Amino acid sequence: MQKPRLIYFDFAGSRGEECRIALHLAGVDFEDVRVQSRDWPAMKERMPFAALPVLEMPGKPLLAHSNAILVFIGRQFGLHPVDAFEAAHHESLMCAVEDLRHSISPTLRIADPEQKRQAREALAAKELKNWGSQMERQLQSGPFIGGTQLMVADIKIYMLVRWLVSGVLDHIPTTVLDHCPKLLQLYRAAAEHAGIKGWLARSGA
Ligand SMILES: N[C@@H](CCC(=O)N[C@@H](CS)C(=O)NCC(=O)O)C(=O)O
Repeated sequence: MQKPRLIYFDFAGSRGEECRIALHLAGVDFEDVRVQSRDWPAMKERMPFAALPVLEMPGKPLLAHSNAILVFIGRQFGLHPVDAFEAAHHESLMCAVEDLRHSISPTLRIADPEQKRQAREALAAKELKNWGSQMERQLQSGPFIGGTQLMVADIKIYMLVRWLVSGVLDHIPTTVLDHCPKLLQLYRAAAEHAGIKGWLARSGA
């Protein structure tokens, strides 16, 4: 039987990597399709919304948008709350991750170094700080959103916080979320999660 296929670019980050991690934690035997940049233009318009990740389930149409993919996996495999309100709360945090990604993305395309520095410093001083504080107020004692069990929304938050504090984004200090102890606790607990470590070891990321 054909396996589920997760289609994303060939790097271990962002929206595609969080879907790969979710599939791995769910124990799904999936085909990890890695698209090379040179092949993307020819594929783009065949994707539902001209973007990746996309999940292909046997016998189903292509499923786009990372949050929809994550919630689908989460519901199927016990990685998303059963209670409707709790699930919606997790989904609101997932939307907040997407909102912040949309704020950061334009700065990835700034070529001029000085303009990039200014944009990133402004982002770090205002938007990132505010986002961290807002997220912090949504979290309880943790370490994860709903307590001790890691869910797909935790994976998504982990991926974004990892990016923000890793130092790979020029002019975003690794201390940018130091005012958010609960958020950092979630990130560190996810980094130590056996399933996530297992995926990183398996994928060589
Ligand atoms: N809302 C979408 C956004 C998808 C998106 O912007 N994907 C980026 C990579 S993370 C992409 O496909 N970029 C290539 C392009 O737009 O041509 C999601 O959550 O999956």
